[in-house]
Amino acid sequence: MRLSAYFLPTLKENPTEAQIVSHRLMLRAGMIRQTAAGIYAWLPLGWRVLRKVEQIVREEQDRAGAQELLMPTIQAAELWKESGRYDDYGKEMLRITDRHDREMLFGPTNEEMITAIFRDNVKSYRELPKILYHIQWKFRDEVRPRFGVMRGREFLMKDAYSFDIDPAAARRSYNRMFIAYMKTFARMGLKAIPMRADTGPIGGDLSHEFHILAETGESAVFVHKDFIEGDWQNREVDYDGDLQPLVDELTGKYAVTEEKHDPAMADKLGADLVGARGIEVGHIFNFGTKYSKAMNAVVTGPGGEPVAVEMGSYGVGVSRLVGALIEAYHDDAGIIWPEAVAPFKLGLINLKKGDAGCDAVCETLYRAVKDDVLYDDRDDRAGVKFADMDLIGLPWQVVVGPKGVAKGLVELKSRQTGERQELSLEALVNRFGA
Ligand code: 5CA
Repeated sequence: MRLSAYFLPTLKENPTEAQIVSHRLMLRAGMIRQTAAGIYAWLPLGWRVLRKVEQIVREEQDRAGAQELLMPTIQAAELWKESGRYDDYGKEMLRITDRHDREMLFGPTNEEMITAIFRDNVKSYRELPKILYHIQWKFRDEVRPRFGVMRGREFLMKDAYSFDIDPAAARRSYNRMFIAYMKTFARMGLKAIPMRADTGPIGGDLSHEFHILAETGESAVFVHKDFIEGDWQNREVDYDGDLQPLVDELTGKYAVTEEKHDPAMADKLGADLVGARGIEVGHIFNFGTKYSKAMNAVVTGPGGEPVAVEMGSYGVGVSRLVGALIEAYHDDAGIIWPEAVAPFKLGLINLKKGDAGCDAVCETLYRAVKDDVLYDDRDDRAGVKFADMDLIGLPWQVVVGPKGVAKGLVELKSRQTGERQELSLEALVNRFGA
């Protein structure tokens, strides 16, 4: 992409409405614009990151055996009356009336809809297990939307739903999602800590939240210090094997959200207990037959008897993750994208547009790298170009100036470490070429 043609409205000043660094930087880097309280348009640069994050989530869901579908954003109120949640959900639910005076709503989550789809189409235990998911916009009329995409009213969520014949099988589905979450966040360069959590309006008693520790996090959390010091790499996992030992290992130490905190643990763990703040990027639930009983999602069991299916649901805050990533990866100059989610891998700065040598080198590199390069071909001062490039945080910057070109060299800078090295054009093409 050529910056001269790209829609990238960066801001020099800090927007006053933004209280936390990720919100500030997303506005300044031209990634999002607010269109109404807690509702954002994703501009081209932000949209690229959102899609990268979404794709990692999707790949890890698929790998864990979940199947993607797409349910609508607008739902009929009847479904929610069946489960009893139409009244329970209260003011957070955006209620809509259509032209025939039918009660509709903008979905805050999809347990009811997926349960109805399942019950109408699956009749036998032989078709189980099933894990179905979609990545779709949700609406929750939050009392206090804030911090940009972190707590929006409209936000993108991945929500998966599992259906099993008995509690042991449901636990296996839960474990699959648990591990898929660890892998998903690790691939993005994030250290997510699984914590025992409350279930709120979703229900059930087995539940974990996945938190990224950050001072700006909205949740108070209590974790064993080993979690903070330890490291989870993106390990190879056999999803058909027994995942329980690995889940046990990852939940073996104390880590809870405030609601689940036992004050007695402070004495027990002493200095090993750390009170911190976390950003909840995922939340998984096993709620047994809460919805299947209420909505009659019943299959015939091995002996021909009717069995209400065991269910769980599994959410990832896809749009929130973009904010969480910036909270984890930034400095005073701007964002520092991990490569896996960067909008472009390479930023190309032409220091002397119009200079035949610089233009030629830039064009060669631009064509070689193709979709993964943002080429600053604007007629601007070098200082402006450097500042914008640091602000938008592409992992690699290539600086092409007349002095280097005369020696057949260009400069490569790592956004993360600030390290610079001089390389030949050929070496760069080999390294970054598509
Ligand atoms: N049905 C279940 C699981 S699919 C559910 O809705 N869970 S949830 O309420 O915990 O939401 C799942 C994830 O969505 C959360 O972990 C969080 O990362 C994200 N999320 C929730 N509310 C918001 C919001 N207002 N803005 C941005 N992300 C949100």
